[in-house]
Amino acid sequence: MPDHATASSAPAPTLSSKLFAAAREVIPGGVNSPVRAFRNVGGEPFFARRAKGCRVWDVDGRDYIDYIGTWGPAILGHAPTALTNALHEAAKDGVSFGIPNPYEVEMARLIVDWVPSVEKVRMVNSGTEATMSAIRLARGCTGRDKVVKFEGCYHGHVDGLLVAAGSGALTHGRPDSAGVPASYSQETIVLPFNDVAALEELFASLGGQIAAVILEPHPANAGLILPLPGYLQRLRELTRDHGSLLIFDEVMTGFRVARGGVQELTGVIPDLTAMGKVIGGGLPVGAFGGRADLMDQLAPDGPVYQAGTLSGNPLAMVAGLTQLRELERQHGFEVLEAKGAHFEAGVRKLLDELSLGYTFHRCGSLFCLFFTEQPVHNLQDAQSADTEHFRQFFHRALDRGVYFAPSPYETGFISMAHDQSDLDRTLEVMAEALPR
Ligand code: KE4
Repeated sequence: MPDHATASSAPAPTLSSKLFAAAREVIPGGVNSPVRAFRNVGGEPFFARRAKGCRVWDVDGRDYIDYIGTWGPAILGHAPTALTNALHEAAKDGVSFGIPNPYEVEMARLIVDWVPSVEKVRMVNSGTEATMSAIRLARGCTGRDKVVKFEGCYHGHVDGLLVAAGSGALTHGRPDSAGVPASYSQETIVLPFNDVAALEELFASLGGQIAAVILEPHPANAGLILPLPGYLQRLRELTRDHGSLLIFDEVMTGFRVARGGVQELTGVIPDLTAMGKVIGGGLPVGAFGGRADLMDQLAPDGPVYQAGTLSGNPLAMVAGLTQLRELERQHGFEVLEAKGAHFEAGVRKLLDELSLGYTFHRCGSLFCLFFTEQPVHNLQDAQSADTEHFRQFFHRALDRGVYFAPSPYETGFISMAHDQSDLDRTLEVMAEALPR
């Protein structure tokens, strides 16, 4: 076993543990986002010192092959030279203007060009802002209040959508957050994913009251769940038939599973799309876009208000533009598919050798190993996974220098910087870390 003692196994107090103790005195839970706290796997988080390529180094000098990639943005790998150089140059001309700048136009044109549903787009600063704004726009355009979401889908910490939410809400067993008034969440209808009958029953009874349906078209916050054949198509038909808007939350899948996200892969075109992560290159960026007739209802032209001090920030635009252009120049989507396929073949071979019938899902460079032998088509299936086996697997892998998401309800990310030796090393570690 390589010398990769980590925060989860090192006996002496490490610098990470000292930092975590200090952090807990002044930051709630010691973290600025709950999923980072290792609550679902036990132990304490390590603190990052730096990251480059597919690796992160903690403050105690240990390094890990990283499958989180700052939760998706680092699709080229960490600190790609082209991106850091472009940021360095752009910063000399100013960090923020609060005035329209040319980079915003370039970014908007690129998104309109890449994403099938997007005729106009508005930049924001997080995925949460993107989904929150898309919901408000849908309600403003339809004059209706009810919104449909799906169990396990996570759309950021928007009040009305923190109902049966995934990701950190699920990790911490609080899919319905305190602090959200019943009057907010009562306009939110929650259905199980992949259940056409439930969809048809709902629209038959309430179709005329539904402003929008929002979903992750490939839910990736309850592990990675894939739509059954025809499901997205049927959802598109029902929303269109009842005058409800279809919103794809592609914050995770956009610019990752394909140039145009899931909507390009499936040909199912939503009315609005929420985006984020990859388009910021690691800087705080979100976006929402869609049909021009809808987007034109936004202030200053229309009655739906939405705003942001740092929206379209020039450095964030430069980082995102550089990353996306590099991704295209390197034929990233084809390369990531090949990396993902290589990794998947290795995982399936490993599971066979260990006689583990675990369910493994992958779409391009997104993957998830569910510690359950049953098929996974919705949140309930995902929750049948053995969380204790996952916890042991997580720490054994971490101790051997591989960092997977510290929760069974997250998805793994392969980047352009994960080369075959990194993937093969990961498979070796998984062979030692999986339960016997
Ligand atoms: P942010 O507000 O965290 O930028 O984006 C919210 C969001 C919206 N939609 C989808 C599909 C998302 O996956 C997310 C955020 N993803 C999580 C990871 N599963 C962020 C990690 C965290 O909360 O720290």
